[in-house]
Amino acid sequence: MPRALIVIDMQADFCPGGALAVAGGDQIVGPVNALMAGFDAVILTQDWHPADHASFAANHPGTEPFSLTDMPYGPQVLWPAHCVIGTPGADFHPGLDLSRADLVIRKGFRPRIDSYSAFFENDHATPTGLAGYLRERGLLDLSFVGLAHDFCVAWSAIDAARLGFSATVIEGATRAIDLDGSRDRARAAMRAAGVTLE
Ligand code: VGL
Ligand code: ZN
Repeated sequence: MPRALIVIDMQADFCPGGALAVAGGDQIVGPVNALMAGFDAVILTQDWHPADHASFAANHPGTEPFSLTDMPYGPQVLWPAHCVIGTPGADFHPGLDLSRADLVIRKGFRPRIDSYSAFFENDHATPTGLAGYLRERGLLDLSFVGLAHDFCVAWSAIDAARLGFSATVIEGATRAIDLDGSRDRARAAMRAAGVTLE
């Protein structure tokens, strides 16, 4: 079965020095590049937010980054402004090998709704189109790497499993934000959804 490597959000803002830096995020660039050769296709996701995005604490006066708010689609963490469209922070890490990327899929560009998963907006209903792309190419065996383990990687892998793809997370090529135990919760949720952690 053809296999795709889905590289989640390997962007400057999620690496040390970035606006929403994940500890050790830059350490996985080499391992991610090395994995690419073993797959039939490589897909990159790119977090891509307008400056007025509803997931930014700065757009909710009186709130602090990393606090929780309620959105029409459920609870939402408020983040520092990050991956703003067209800014250097939204660029891929300069060390990431882009030569193997067949597709770059952007997510989070709708101002009123966040998008952690590569497959659906955070309402779990609005598709990004990625599932159709993968199915049309027969890419049904998916491995996930990148940032952040406990948010965009986990939500993507869980959605993939629910959609009927074979889904594996290569944990050594991920790093977690780990907000109030979110890493352990993400691991349990992935296992419950049938995602293989390796
Ligand atoms: C992510 C928080 C906000 C991620 C993206 O890539 O895990 N986390 N936007
Ligand atoms: Zn984001």
